[in-house]
Amino acid sequence: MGSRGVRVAGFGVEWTAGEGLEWASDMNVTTQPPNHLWNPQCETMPRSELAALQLKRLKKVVSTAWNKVPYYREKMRAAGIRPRDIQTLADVAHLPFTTKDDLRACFPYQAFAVPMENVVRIHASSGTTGQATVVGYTRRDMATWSELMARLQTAAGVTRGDIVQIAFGYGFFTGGLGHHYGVETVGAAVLPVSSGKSERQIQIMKDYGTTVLICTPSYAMHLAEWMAKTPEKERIRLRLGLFGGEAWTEGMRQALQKGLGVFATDNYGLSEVMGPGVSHECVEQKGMHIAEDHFLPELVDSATGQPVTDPAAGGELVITTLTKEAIPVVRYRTRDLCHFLPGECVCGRTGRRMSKVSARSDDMLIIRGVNVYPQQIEQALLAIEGVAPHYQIVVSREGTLDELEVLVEVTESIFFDEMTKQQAFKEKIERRLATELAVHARVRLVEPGSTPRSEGKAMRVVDRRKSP
Ligand code: DLL
Repeated sequence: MGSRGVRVAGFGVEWTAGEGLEWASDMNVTTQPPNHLWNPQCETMPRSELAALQLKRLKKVVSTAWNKVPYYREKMRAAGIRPRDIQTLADVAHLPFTTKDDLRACFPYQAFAVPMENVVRIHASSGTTGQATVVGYTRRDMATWSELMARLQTAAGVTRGDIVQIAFGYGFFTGGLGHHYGVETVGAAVLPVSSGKSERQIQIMKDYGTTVLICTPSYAMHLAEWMAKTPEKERIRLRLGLFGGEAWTEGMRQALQKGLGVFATDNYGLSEVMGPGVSHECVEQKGMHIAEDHFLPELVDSATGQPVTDPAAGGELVITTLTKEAIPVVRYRTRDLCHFLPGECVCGRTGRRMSKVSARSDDMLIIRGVNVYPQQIEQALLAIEGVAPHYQIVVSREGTLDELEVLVEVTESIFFDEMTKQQAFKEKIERRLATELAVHARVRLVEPGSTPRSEGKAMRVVDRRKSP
């Protein structure tokens, strides 16, 4: 270990800047950082205490929604339920759901439960189609959000000595500013770079001594490509990658850890209920702890809306906010499919763990009657050596038949291999996909760098059946 660097008091530990940096400069080292908690009292609260707190908060949020937001009162009335009917946590299942369309219909401020003079921040999610959903925050909501982001980042290994490069877009998207406030709360130094200008991102890493990168996993993968090409790699001191905002597989984690030389963790959230900070991995990398003192999670069958009987089997995540003041959200249908992990985590956090999001229910492709999720394709591809972590899925209709084609980038050596070897490799991928998906997918091997790169959330699927 080097002797340079000043001693900085981190949370609960003494951290020597020089030490962390030397360790990070060794690319491909993805050592697990130590486990730290930002708010041990809340994060390790015994489950019985947590349940009592949740019930108290649930009752309050339901009465606020009823009293302050006409939209909720009407919906509850129509469902024949009143705030006083909420006597146990299980009673949440009697409340009506809220969907993205419901929130869209409240554009811009009808879902707000506080007067505008109490709102200090507004974000919006554009979605791919239609009206934006607008979300507001009071000063207290901002304090809660910053606290939850500090928990998330501390759980991922960030300490006060870190230099954190945020390569999420800033603006209405919650990723950039959400993480920004978290870094400041932790007391690390934030580089508010925003997304894009990839070559410059790498230069900044070198010049400013970035130790932590925060962005989407697909943009991180793109940055890994730039990093591979850059001279003076030894100047890069990255050690942690906090990735979220879109679904990614374990295979992608391996590729990112290797490509960037970081220890990579996942974090999840959605603007409708706050932004990032809803759940996050700890250094165990085994599921994302939900901040259950602020969000009440449920799993429902995405087709029927009925609560699932076995949370380990999975379903669609539904969230009720427990402390949001500006916009309380009751039973929000996230459309995100996941399951809850059984048992306790060795990190000591008691917040229930959700698995990685396996898919969004509305991302499901129906190919000749078979349900296919893009994540299944990513999982199958990244298990094959020689396949680069860049691909695109194209769905079309030929006559009356759906056609699924996967454009797969391969390493240079495979791309320039003789035709027979290439053909054998292509068939190997097709066989693997057929086993995984139960439907035939045609594979086209494409040159490295030829599928679209993303600076935010990746658009992996082109569905030509939808065009007129
Ligand atoms: O993506 C909030 C966020 C920003 C989370 C940065 C984490 C990091 P929205 O733009 O409203 O908010 O999109 C929310 O993105 O319903 C999921 O489908 C997806 N999503 C977000 N994080 C993850 C993740 C932000 N870690 C929608 N894994 C959600 C899988 C994710 N999907």
